[in-house]
Amino acid sequence: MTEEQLKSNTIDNPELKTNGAVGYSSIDTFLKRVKEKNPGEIEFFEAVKEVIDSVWELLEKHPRYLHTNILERLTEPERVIMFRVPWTDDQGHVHINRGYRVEFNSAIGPYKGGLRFHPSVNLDILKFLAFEQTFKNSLTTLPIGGAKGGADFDPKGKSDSEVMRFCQSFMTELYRYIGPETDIPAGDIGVGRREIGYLFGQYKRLSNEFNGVMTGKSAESGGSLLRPEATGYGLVYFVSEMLQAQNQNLEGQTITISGSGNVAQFAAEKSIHLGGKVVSLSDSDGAIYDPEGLDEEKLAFVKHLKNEKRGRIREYAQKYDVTYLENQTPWNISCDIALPCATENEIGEQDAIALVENGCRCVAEGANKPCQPKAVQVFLENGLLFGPGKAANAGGVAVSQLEMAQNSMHTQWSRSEVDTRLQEIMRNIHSKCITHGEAGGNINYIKGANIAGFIKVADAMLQQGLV
Ligand code: NDP
Ligand code: 2IT
Repeated sequence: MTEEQLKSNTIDNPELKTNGAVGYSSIDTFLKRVKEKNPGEIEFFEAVKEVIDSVWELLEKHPRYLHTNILERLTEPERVIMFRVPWTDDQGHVHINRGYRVEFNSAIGPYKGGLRFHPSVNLDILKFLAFEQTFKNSLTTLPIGGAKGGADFDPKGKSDSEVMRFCQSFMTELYRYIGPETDIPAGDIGVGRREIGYLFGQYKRLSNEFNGVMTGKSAESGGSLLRPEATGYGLVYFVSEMLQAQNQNLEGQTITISGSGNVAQFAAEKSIHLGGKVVSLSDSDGAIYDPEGLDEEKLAFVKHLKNEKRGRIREYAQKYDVTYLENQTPWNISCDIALPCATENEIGEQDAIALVENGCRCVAEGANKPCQPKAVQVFLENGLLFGPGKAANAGGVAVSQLEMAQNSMHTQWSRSEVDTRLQEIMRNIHSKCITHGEAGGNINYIKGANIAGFIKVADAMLQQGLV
């Protein structure tokens, strides 16, 4: 690059002061523009709004971000890939699903984020998740950009061979866009060990390479030890940090958890290890309430039920003779700590009020944005400790990056080595939230997480010029 070209790429070049940037003299004008550009994308808009609300004050203090129109650049995905996924069921019938990969931001590293297989998957949901992932990945301090993908395919009720054919067809299109230094998918809702195995197998066959293109692989196929546990364990490590900052700990605390998949299972496991009493789990049909609390044996039953038998959580209530709350969530159960670990928007304003009235003092998001904005407002107004997903559930993607590192070095670390690193990462994320979120003796973890995540990505974007 010539001296002149370099100069034209710097933040001081007045030509980079676009009309748009000058126009964003308030949050409202900017958000109006986001809404107009992304019609009907409610989840994406809410995710953008939360980040912009948190960082606006910082932008006003550092006009270089505004003058270079960093907000508009940050809210536009670098690339969106959308493709047809044809497959046949066991009866030979042809089905067509829609596949996606949203490669949102690569300023601080290759695109990284999970794949979700669920009938509710659409572009809005994936843009919201990929946008969130960009800041979450930044917070981990590791060099990974943000992405998300998936399909509106429902693995529920499908045979293993149907799931395999779907995964093979999905990867036959996706493989040309990903790579161990380009874009590294992993699991999310509906994509677990089985699906990752089939996806990785097809990638390997097409590319003729065994590499770290996917994370969440089983240990035999090159996966990191502790990756299955990482999101749930990391969540509980984060909660322990939040409690420790208030001179409290998990011992003897009553904990409600929603979901019964990957994140919920290991959040429950670590909570039990640290002396907490986990009294609920759920799935999309209902919740169980076990006032005695789960123990190792009951948790082993849940893991077998969900991961091998692929059954429903109501079977737990039948086996252990406890209450089954059909078509309900666990948010009316009295607790000290609530860990939503199922899906977005699962805690509304009324649920939040019920939690507060029943004595809950801490909510931390294992899922991505399970708490609606009005619910979050209720928590903050009532002085609850609130850990937002992009900080609290970052342990999963962090250990994914440790898997990438191990794959590129052709090695495998021990479980305790990975666990030590995970604990340190969660501690660091917590301190960053405090550094940027402390206000008048209270800690606003949302603000802290958003500002810390934003600064690294925005600065890297400025350094790399207008690309
Ligand atoms: P799983 O597919 O393993 O489990 C999902 C659980 O949530 C199941 O119990 C499922 O019930 C329930 N669920 C899903 N959709 C709904 C819905 N619409 N209404 C009610 N319940 C629902 O997924 P994960 O545990 O991996 O993911 C859970 C959450 O954690 C998601 O928000 C995901 O984005 C987030 N996350 C996951 C990470 C990971 O490493 N896996 C990392 C960080 C965040 P059912 O079986 O009935 O569908
Ligand atoms: O939401 C998330 O952080 C994940 N689903 C994990 C992503 C990853 O790349 O491990």
